[in-house]
Amino acid sequence: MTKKVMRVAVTGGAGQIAYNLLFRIASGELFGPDQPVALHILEIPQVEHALVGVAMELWDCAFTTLVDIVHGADAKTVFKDVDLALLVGASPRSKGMQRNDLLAQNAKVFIEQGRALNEVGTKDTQVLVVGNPCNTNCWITMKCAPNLDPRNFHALTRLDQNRGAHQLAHKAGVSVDAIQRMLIWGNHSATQVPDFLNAQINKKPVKEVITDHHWLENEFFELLQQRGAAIIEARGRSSAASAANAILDAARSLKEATPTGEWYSDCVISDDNPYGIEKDLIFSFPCQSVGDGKWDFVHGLQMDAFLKEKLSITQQELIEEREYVKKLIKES
Ligand code: NAX
Repeated sequence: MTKKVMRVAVTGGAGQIAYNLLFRIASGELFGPDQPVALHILEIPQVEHALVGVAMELWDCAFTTLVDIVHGADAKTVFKDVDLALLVGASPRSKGMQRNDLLAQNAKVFIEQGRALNEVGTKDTQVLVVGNPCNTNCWITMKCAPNLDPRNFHALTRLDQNRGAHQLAHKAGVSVDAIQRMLIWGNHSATQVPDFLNAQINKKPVKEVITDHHWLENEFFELLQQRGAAIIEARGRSSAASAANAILDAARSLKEATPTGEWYSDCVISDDNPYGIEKDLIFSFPCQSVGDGKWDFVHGLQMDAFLKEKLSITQQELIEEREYVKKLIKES
């Protein structure tokens, strides 16, 4: 393999999503069989020792595409020269914790990691934030890494998109590949907005195929907004394999040009968006990739009163989160 090594950072390397993600990246699944990959894995010092075991297992797979593993608890060392940073690790929400407590706790993590990326990343480093609350954590990271292009920052709503595609297919009694243009707007939270107005089933508007509009406006919405909680309830732990799968989908969408007429959901900087969403938010939009990390908003989607109302709720939540963390960045 003569190609330049692709360096991918994964934080939270001893956690459950990383355990589902690292092996798939190392195997060549993301970048192809002729692309050498190096993994840069970050953890907190208390569990850093576990990374030794993760690295041993990665080597024991004898993946031909895996050429190097860097691991540790120092963000500046681990992030040095990475092409793609998957920021998965975050402090979990503990019992009784309010959303603002979680924001404050994780703000510290993402301020530090943003500053580290600013110092040792490259100007082309792509950053995908998964650790929750991922939109605002992504906003913090972006603000703390002004040397990187703001358009290189992304947060994950791809899992919500995939969940939505499955639910529509199930309801319509079709296979999931019949679902096109499934889209999530806004925040990856309980205010997220699954868009059934612009999605299609076998190229027809969803509302023509699923005539139970009450289900679309109520059960479908709630199913998606509460899916993460339902998985915790059923499994006793949050989504891991499906989250890792969505991270790979999101990274692949960035790398490869999106086929004409299709789009995917990605939380990106809202500046210059064509839908009137306030600027300077990390907001989930319909996006099309032109490849190699370059992307555009999809223009001209339909809006109705229902969608507009839901968008304003999720936008307001993101504005409040942003205002709350602004002062934390200033004080740090
Ligand atoms: P785990 O608790 O299994 O693992 C998280 C790991 O991150 C732990 O090993 C912890 O030590 C590490 N960590 C904490 N602070 C760190 C820091 N400063 N630097 C490096 N590592 C650090 O959680 P897991 O199930 O892997 O989930 C990780 C994050 O993904 C959580 O915040 C979770 O809420 C979020 N999710 C986001 C999703 C999305 O669609 N955006 C879906 C899945 C998931 O819920």
